[in-house]
Amino acid sequence: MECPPPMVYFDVDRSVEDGITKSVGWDWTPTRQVYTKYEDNRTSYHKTLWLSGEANLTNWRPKMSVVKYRHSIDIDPWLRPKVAEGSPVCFENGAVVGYWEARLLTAASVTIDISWQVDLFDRADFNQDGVVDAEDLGLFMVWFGTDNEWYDLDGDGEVGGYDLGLLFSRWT
Ligand SMILES: [Ca+2]
Ligand SMILES: [Ca+2]
Repeated sequence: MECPPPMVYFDVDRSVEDGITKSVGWDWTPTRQVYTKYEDNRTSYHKTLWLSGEANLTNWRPKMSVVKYRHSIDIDPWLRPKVAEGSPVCFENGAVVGYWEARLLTAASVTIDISWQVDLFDRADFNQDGVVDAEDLGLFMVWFGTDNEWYDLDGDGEVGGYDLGLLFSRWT
């Protein structure tokens, strides 16, 4: 799934306590108002990254309009999330991105649950079964010489020898 494009700058206040990051964000413009409050484990994750909280969206346009909210969390460049069908998140440029929107009447407001959770896997664990082994090598060889991004570990646009070296460096 393609991630929706970045949005306007958003003020967020963050604090970290016992490995849990607490965020409060707000954005007031003449056309909309967004207020968010959530917690996540971005500083302490191991195999699972989660976020729990809610967003309040208000439409200040003089007609029915869609109000959008997006956030992103950068993760270890060696990891990649497993994104389930129907999940509100996607993965782009090393970041887990969450995206929501609501169609609202003028001055209408809604509070939505923005919680999600994803399991994280080594990028060389192509079949995402928890280990980097011969099965992943087999998959890799199928795509050798192509431009399949999933197997292009160094991101140079081609599945090649450097990627094979990286795959072995991540062998479980
Ligand atoms: Ca594997
Ligand atoms: Ca490559």
